[in-house]
Amino acid sequence: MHRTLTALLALTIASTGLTLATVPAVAAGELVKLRLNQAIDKLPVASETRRGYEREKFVHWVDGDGDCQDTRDEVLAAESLVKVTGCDIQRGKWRSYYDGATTRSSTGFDIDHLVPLAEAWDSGAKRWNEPTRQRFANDLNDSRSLVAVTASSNRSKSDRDPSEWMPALGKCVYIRQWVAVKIRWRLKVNRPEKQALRARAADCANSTIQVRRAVVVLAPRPRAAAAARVVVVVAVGTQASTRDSATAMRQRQPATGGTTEAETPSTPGTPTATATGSSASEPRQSPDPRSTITATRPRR
Ligand SMILES: [Ca+2]
Ligand SMILES: [Ca+2]
Repeated sequence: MHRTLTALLALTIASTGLTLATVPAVAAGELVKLRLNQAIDKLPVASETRRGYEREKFVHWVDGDGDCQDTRDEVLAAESLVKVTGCDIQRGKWRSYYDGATTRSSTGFDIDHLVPLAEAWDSGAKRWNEPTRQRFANDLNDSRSLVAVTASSNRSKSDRDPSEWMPALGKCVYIRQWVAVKIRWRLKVNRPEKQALRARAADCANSTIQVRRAVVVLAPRPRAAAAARVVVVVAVGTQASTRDSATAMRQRQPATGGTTEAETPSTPGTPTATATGSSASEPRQSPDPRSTITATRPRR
């Protein structure tokens, strides 16, 4: 439904000369409450591609509130088991729930993006505008988005999802946090990821996840808008001059000579491609789970 509305919106925008940048992609702030298994079932499935990813596209460790602590220091301060002070947090007490290690020096700890930047890119962030990517990379509004863990466990994890990597400890916490962050940022999952989440969740309590959705704004898509304009032109029967519209016109008009074979969409007798693979066989995500979540994270 959301995609259908988005497509209709794109057509409208194309015909009126506006750009998608002027239109918020989704409403913000819905509070989502779902039991773990239901939340996993509702995660939309899509194949993933890393094309175009650069870590620099996610500006991170900013000092969003100008209090001298950047995002890393903010998380260290929030998760320290003892009181800490200063701008550059070096001393405190932290426990890495991935492996149980504790430390009083922050130098051996990383702040992990629970859903890694690259995995987020693969699963939806590639369509976001830059401010949205920055807010994701510095998300202090949900304690599940960023966690202080040992650098060794963070680097072992790298950019992998739960089908590829799980922490040694805290597996159920990790699964719940992963699902919450995916919902919060309206990210999708690929098929192996959903299967892994279901399998892991079978060993966990099916308790309620509550999370508030973040504001997600998509980047303008000029090529999509241009394609939509072509569709509009064809629909009203205007002389088409682009390649796409010419192709559409060929399907409506008899060939007047010259080569036509290349224009034939399929060879007679050739079986029509059978829908296979993830997108065809995956269950459609109906009333999508983009319904709610605000995770007010009680920081420790
Ligand atoms: Ca700050
Ligand atoms: Ca994935």
